[in-house]
Amino acid sequence: MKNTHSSAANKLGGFRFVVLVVFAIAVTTATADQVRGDVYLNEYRHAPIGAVDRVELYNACPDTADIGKWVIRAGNGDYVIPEGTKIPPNGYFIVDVGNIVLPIGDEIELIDDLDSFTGSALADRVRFGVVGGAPAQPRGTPVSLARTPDASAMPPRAAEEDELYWSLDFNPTMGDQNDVPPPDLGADVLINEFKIGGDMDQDRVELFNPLSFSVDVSNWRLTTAAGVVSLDGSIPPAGFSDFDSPGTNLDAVRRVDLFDASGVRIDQVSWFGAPPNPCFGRCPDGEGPSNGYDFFTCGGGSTWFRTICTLGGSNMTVNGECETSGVEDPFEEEGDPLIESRTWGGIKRQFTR
Ligand SMILES: [Ca+2]
Ligand SMILES: [Ca+2]
Ligand SMILES: [Ca+2]
Repeated sequence: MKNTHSSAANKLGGFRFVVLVVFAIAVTTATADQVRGDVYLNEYRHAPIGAVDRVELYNACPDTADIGKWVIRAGNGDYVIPEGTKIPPNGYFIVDVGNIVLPIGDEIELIDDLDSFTGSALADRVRFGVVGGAPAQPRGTPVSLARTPDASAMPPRAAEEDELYWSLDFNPTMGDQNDVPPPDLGADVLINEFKIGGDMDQDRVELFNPLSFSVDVSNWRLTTAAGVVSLDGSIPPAGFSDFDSPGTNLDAVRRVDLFDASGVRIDQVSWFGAPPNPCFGRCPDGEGPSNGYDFFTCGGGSTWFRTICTLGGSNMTVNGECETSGVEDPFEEEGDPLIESRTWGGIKRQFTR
């Protein structure tokens, strides 16, 4: 963040004075942490027309924030905010950053230009899709990735818990306060299994209802980086239902998120980093994390497996065993060329040919 002293320095013109003023600003910025961190990433959307990534920032400062020369960085490159760009106190600001965000997962960073002097340039960041806990924004839809609660309500500090502070908004608020409800991960109904249709077949997703009463899933949604599917019908008590999942492109996106009818995100699963298989499932049914973003963080090899497909029914045999027979353990063969890189660099390479 800059202040108005820099223009005063230019008028006086003395080189030594400029150096001193710049140094003074850097020191001031480094010590005033509450000032440095008060501009936030608040919402993100990829606009298909022109393939423009749009990022909403929020200035939580009581003063105007000069964000000229700040950088928004993602896997496909940097966008430098033009000099003279300012956000009014408690204001929202949309930046068109070009096509720099990778679709199935990425880290978007907001970098303060002056803080780069201090080595603590990162003002804010979000990790989504197969890179972090926040969900991937479905491209080609009018849906945004939004901070919840809005940065004006309670600026979150826990950078590692993206899954708790970000969700998808099916009616975006670009330029205004976010209104998307916070996630409630692991609440009752879960994504229990899915089948990757690929080119030949329909994607399918199985939900499990662990409750003792039927759950109406009308207007619930499944989302991926490729699309949104609205659900209909109900799931019987302690039962399973499977749903067609057209347009979600599971083969490419490697992650699914589940939303209830009020837009609360209640589960997420990913198989990024696992060898290919038609079906993946929880075992025992409904067990394992609801905050993972790749095969490992979803309980891969522990409660989350490549499975024999059992869509619409339990993932376990009548003996209570997991239906993984015939699917080799992905961790048995070290150096299996089918095992993909699960690193951020690996994802970047997939999209920067
Ligand atoms: Ca909304
Ligand atoms: Ca907003
Ligand atoms: Ca099943």
